[in-house]
Parts: sequence; structure tokens; C-alpha cells
Amino acid sequence: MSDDEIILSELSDDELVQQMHDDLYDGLKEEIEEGTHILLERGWEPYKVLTEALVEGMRIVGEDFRDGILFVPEVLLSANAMKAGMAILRPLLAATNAPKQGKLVIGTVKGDIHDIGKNLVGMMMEGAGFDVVDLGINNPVENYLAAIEEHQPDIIGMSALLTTTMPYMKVVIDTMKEKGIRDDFVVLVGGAPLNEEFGKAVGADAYCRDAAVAVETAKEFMKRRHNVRA
Ligand code: B1M
Repeated sequence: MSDDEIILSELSDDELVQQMHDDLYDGLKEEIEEGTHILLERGWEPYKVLTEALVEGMRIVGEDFRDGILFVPEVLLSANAMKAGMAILRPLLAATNAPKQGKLVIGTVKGDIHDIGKNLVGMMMEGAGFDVVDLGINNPVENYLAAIEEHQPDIIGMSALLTTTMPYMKVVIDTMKEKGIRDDFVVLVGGAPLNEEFGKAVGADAYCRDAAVAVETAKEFMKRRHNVRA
């Protein structure tokens, strides 16, 4: 151990969160895992660890990626570190006694390989009592249609992080319309470059700003569906 090595467990909560932002920036997977465990042991709620230590750290990475200070290989390491922290939180977020809500099929659209936000939405939805079928990344419309057929979900969720891939959501929704099945499902969309207006323009039922909004929106739509059926 070098003299200047930082002992994470000796830091205060604020210092540790700050250090985790730095470690995420530097793509240090093991440190992120350790920091996540320490915050949980100190009694932090998994959601607080997720938002304040991990998501906030990734926001900083995103700014420097945008400004050309960080490049793809470095951001990939950050993403790996983030995923390692998320893997620790996942069972904790999913382990609620929430009543069963319904089924969600979710995937990142064709041409797009960003999956952290989608994974986060999936985790939070599981925690809220939804069964989640995750289609992964780079999904052509055929994948959504096949999953609809196989899993008979209540909700279709689509994620896109690129301005070049977000229009593909309309391709999926238009194909559902052509097949006469659009109104059988709730369609929710999300991803950093989207907004409310875009969600309306592509014909989604709602745009979800973040994972917490996705959960609330999904629950609201399930309530409406149950009322209509009743
Ligand atoms: Co990329 N990337 N990236 N990237 N990347 C962005 C998106 C970018 C904004 C960075 C920047 O310039 N500031 C920019 C897009 C610019 C644009 O389109 N105008 C960009 C670019 C340009 C690229 C490449 C083209 C770079 C290149 O190759 N030159 C390339 C494209 C690859 C491809 O997809 N074909 C690329 C690649 C990558 C990596 C592979 C290195 C890596 C992805 C790793 C991975 O996901 N496994 C990566 C990353 C990590 C990012 C940033 C830095 C972070 C994204 C992220 O994970 N955020 C991102 C910068 C940014 O977004 N500001 C950037 C954290 C996550 C929790 O937030 O995904 O927004 P987010 O999810 C939120 C909400 O949006 C919402 O809830 C989530 C949780 O609260 N939400 C949903 C998301 N999906 C939802 C679905 C729903 C509901 C809500 O359904 C119901």
C-alpha cells in the first residue's frame, strides 16, 4: 500500500461520495464496489446510493465526454464501474414486497448501445413490482414485436441516448399501429436527449424523465387499465 492511498472506509459520507465520483470518473470498478458497500453498511438507502454516488458521478463523466476531455475508452471504464455498483444495488432495489403490477418489456432501440439508464429503469420497475423483460441494446422493431408476442406485456419501454437513434422509436410505434396493436399496450419512452414534446410527436403514451418517473408513470397507467377493465 502506498503512503497516499485513500482508505475509503475512513472517509466521511460526503468525502466518500466525492471520492466515488472521482473513482467513477477514473473507471475504478473495485473502488466503486467498495464505496457502494460502505454506504450501504452505513445505512444509506440503495436508491440514495444509486442517485447521489453513481448517477451523479456519471453526470460528471457525461459533461467531460461532451467537452472532449474524456473519450470512449475512458467512458467505457466508467460505465463498467457504474454497472458494478448497480449490480450490488439491484437485488436490494428489487427486494420489496410491492404487489405485482404488470409486465414491462424494455429495450434500447436500434443503432444505440447505451444501456445504463435502461438497466436502471428495469431495476426500479422490478423493485416496484413489475415483471421486467430486458431486450438489451440495439433492438430493431422485430425484437419488440417478437417480445410482445412471447411475453404479452402491459407496457413497452424504449430507451435512446442518441439524437440519431431516438427517431427509431417512431418506427416501432408506427409498426405497432400498422399491425393494429398499438392501443393494446402502454408505450413509455426515455433517454437523455428526449423530452415531453418528442414523446408526444412519436406517439408514445408518455415520456419519462428518469427511472423514478418511469415507475410512477407505469403505475398510473396500470391503475387506469385496471379501472377500464373493471
Ligand atoms: Co455515449 N453519448 N456515445 N457512450 N454517452 C452520450 C449519450 C452523449 C450525450 C455524450 C456527450 O456528447 N455529452 C453523446 C450523444 C450526443 C447526441 O446524440 N447528441 C454520446 C455519443 C456521441 C456517443 C458515441 C457516438 C461516441 C462515439 O463513438 N464517438 C457512441 C455511440 C455508440 C452507440 O450507441 N451506437 C457512444 C458510446 C458510449 C459508451 C459505449 C462509451 C458509453 C455507453 C456504455 C453503456 O451504456 N453501457 C457511453 C456513455 C456512458 C455516455 C454518457 C456519458 C452517459 C450515459 C449514461 O449512462 N447516463 C452520455 C452522456 C449523457 O447522457 N449526458 C453519452 C447515466 C444514466 C443513468 O442516464 O441513460 O440518461 P440516462 O438514463 C436516465 C434517463 O434518461 C431515463 O432514466 C434513466 C435513469 O434515471 N431513461 C429512461 C433512460 N432510458 C429510459 C427508458 C425509459 C424510461 C426512462 O423507458 C420507459
